[in-house]
Amino acid sequence: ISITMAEPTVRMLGKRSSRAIVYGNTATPFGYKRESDGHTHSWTVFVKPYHYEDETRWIKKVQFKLHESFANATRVVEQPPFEVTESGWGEFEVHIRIYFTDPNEKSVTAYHYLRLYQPVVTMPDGSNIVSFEFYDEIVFNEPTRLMWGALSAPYKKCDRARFTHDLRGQKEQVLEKIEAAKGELGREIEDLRESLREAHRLMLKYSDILEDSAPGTPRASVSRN
Ligand code: V91
Repeated sequence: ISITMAEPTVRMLGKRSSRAIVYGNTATPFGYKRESDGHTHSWTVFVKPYHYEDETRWIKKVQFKLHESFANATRVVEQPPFEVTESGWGEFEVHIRIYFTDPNEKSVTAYHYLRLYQPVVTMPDGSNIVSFEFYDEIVFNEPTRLMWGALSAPYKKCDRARFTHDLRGQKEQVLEKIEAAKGELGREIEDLRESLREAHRLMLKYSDILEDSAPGTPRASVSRN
């Protein structure tokens, strides 16, 4: 009888590492409605690293959960490319669950609403396809020693032409929106401050009126700064 002691999971305390990913779908219309099943589009849902890298160092497998009306709705892809190509007639939410090479790291799930009609993008070869993709980052807080090793492998810079969307441009747009929202909030806060000051002036006014009409009557104190 051989007894194997389970090795305790060693975590890298105080360490953090992250990986950039892109997930989404592409779709192309058949151009007609297929008689046999009513399908109108073929599509591919995917997750891939944003940078050029061997993602198998840290991604073990990806589970794509399609609408339950699909045959074998749960599809597991064990090797890159982590994608599922199917056909259908409508849009629905796909659950993309990423499992890591160290099973002690909890899997993460991205929810992607599969799009068949919009947005249409023009590919370098001039063809038009529907493509809907998102940039995201997976953050590993205090990863296991195994995971830390896998994540410390270098990766090359991204060739943005790999993606149909200008993800960097999107980032700029999001930052601009955040700045605009900050300004707007600042103005709203200033408005509220002014309302408070006005309410305070009223309080002082009525406090004085009360003092004049009923001198010496105890009242809640009103600060006069
Ligand atoms: C939608 C299932 C091909 C409804 C309104 C879809 C599944 C779920 C969908 C699909 C919603 C599979 C089938 C019979 C034949 C807006 N397929 N949900 N083939 N979006 O495309 O479309 S679409 S079931």
